[in-house]
Amino acid sequence: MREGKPVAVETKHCIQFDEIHRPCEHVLPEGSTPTPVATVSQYACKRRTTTQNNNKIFTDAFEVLAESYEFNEIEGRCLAFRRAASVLKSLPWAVQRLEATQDLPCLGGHTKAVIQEILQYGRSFEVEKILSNERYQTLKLFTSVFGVGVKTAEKWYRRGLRSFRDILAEPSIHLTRMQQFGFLHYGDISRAVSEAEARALGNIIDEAVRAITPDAVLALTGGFRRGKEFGHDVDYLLTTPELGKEEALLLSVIDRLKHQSILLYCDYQASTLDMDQLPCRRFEAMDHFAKCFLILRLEAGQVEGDLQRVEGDSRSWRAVRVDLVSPPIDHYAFALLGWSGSRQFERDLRRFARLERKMLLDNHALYDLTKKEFLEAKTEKDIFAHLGLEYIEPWQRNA
Ligand code: DCT
Ligand code: MG
Repeated sequence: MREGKPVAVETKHCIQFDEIHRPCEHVLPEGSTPTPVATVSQYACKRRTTTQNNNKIFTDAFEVLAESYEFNEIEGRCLAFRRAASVLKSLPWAVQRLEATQDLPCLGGHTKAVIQEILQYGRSFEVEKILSNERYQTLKLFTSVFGVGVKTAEKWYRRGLRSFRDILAEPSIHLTRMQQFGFLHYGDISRAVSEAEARALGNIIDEAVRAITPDAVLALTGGFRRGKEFGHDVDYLLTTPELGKEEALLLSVIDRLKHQSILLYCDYQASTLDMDQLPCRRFEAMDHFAKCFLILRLEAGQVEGDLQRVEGDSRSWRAVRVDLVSPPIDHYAFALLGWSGSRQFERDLRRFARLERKMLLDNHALYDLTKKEFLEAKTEKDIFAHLGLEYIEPWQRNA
């Protein structure tokens, strides 16, 4: 999905507060403290957002609306609702009156109308209408399958297909290998992965990596690095201190998992890194590092506590989605920052870099358009420093 233009008028007002840290200018009654609202930035990378969401009732509604716009390919509105949700997630307080949102950035007329409806009735009728819409329900169901994107889901919907049974019974549909395994393990991989399961997988991958290259670098990224308790997959970065050996390491790790009989599915993508084609302006474009999208078999005995399972499931294992990404060590900091997410945080880092600093940032590099040069970074802190941003810890990036 492409970036929407930052058009909301109220955001301009907030950049000022943001950039020069001007205190709230309203005349306040004696003894009262200035409202913290004026300091909320329009950029997620200038906010600290933990996993504690005080406005879930609103952000859940915004997510449905954003998704519905995404299904209808209305990118601007989709992004507007994602931005609004992200702003509300960052607030240390719950919105209880519409007036409290007055000075917040990224909230337009439509988002405010939804907030007002929820405040008044405890629910949004617009959201309820979407949730009961057949097209929305079907696209939501189809896109929940590993390997099925909005375009495929839409194609199947237009052909009159409404259920998994319809798809699997349709002889003219040729599923990709990824989709075949997506259906095969649907029950498992559509269920959340717990922190304990992520830790157990970390041990398995760590052991595999150490056995091959003892001084390899392995880092947990994605939602679990941000302190989430549950995720849809587990994301890792692995690399070697020696430049150029990282791709071989990844292949050896895959091989080892295969020999341990825990590799249920592997989609390996070789590196296509070419510095001449960087940096890339499109956020959603996949980066060029060697990577693999896996489904691994996790045994109950390896997990502290128990596996996440449905009642009546007597198996001693479950399937879990794992992503392994292998950047060369000189791109490690950018890859770590990019793969740590959240998606909204990353989107706004790039937008901030471009609009406020005339720099291009992606998962590979940071390019200064004024100086016409790439800026080196060994750590995430180096990247924040280049951008003139206060460092935001991973657990504060749940935008
Ligand atoms: N990412 C990326 N390029 C992609 C896909 C993802 O840079 N093509 C980044 C953005 C977030 C991060 O990698 C991890 O992606 P997900 O696993 O989809 O997100 P998550 O935050 O880990 O969420 P979940 O808990 O649902 O896995
Ligand atoms: Mg993830």
